[in-house]
Amino acid sequence: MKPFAPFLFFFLLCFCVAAQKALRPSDFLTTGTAYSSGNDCFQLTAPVIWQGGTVWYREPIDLQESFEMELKLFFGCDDEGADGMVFIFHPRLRDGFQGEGIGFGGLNPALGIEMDTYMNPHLADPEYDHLAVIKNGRMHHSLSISKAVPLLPGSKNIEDCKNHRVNIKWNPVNTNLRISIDGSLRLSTNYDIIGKIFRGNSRVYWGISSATGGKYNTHKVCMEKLEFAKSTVYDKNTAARIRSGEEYTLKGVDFLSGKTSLQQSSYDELDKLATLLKASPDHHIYIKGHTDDVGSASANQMISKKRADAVRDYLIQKGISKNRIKSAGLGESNPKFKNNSPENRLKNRRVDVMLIIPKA
Ligand SMILES: [Ca+2]
Ligand SMILES: [Ca+2]
Repeated sequence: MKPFAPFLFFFLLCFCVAAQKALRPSDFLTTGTAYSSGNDCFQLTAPVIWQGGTVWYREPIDLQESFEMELKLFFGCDDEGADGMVFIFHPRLRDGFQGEGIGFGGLNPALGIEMDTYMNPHLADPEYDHLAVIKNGRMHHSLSISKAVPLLPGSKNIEDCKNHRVNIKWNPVNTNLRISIDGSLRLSTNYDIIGKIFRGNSRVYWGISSATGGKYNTHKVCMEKLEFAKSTVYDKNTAARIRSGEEYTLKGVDFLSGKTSLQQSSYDELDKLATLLKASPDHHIYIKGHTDDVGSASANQMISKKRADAVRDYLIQKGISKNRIKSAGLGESNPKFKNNSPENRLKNRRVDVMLIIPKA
């Protein structure tokens, strides 16, 4: 296991709220033939016929949050061996099956990242060692979410007696799942995993399964890295509202009376906005600053423009191109509430945003 301190530093630097746990073997549940082999590594199968083992992380994760995982996988030393491994999301911790189902066959509802090393013609397996995103325990490639692609460039054999670094990234904002192997992007697919597979239930377990059949190999996995980025995305409804071009008041982006600088408590909301903009590269953003009715109208107009600019500058600093951002100050002309109490005045000192898709 790599130390998590550098990641903590990175997350503090970018003002995200990150959850990192140092992983221990006791955080995992092994089933079937799987067992902990020390140093955050697990053997899933021995090179013996009819083995089946899965290692599960005991805590459920929330697919509404982004995450990144890195695993070191060992597929054995026999090019003619079987059957490979599957990375799984499933609402329960449970045992898998042996053979060509690779511990995933029959698991429903479930999402699988299949890393298959044995060609089963009746499942429409390609002849090379392949990668595919599959669902609900269905192994036939006509039912896959993504087309099968070679695990390694040039369709090279992955049962090569070496460790391979598999990186899995999930971005719930644009529902993108990306899989890289040994630093090369092998597959990227957009799929509403929460809605289409888990019927809105975003809390699932993750695990890695393997199996052998009449043919076999040693299958091993080491947990290298697991990062959750909490609270960096809007919930789906908010994101949909903003994307539809509706005007939206940024929550928690408040200003002290007469002041124009951002407060630290606003960063979380603005980070979510930056994440959404990165996931929606065709959208431009229109930022409007507002004030309460304290002070002169002309001073308020200036203050409101500076508030909108503070949000604009923060987004630029987060990597959003300035060409995608327009900011304006509307002063006290557009109160959302009557300026008759301190609470209402605070609510009127606000920044609204609108996302638009520019005409071609
Ligand atoms: Ca092979
Ligand atoms: Ca197969």
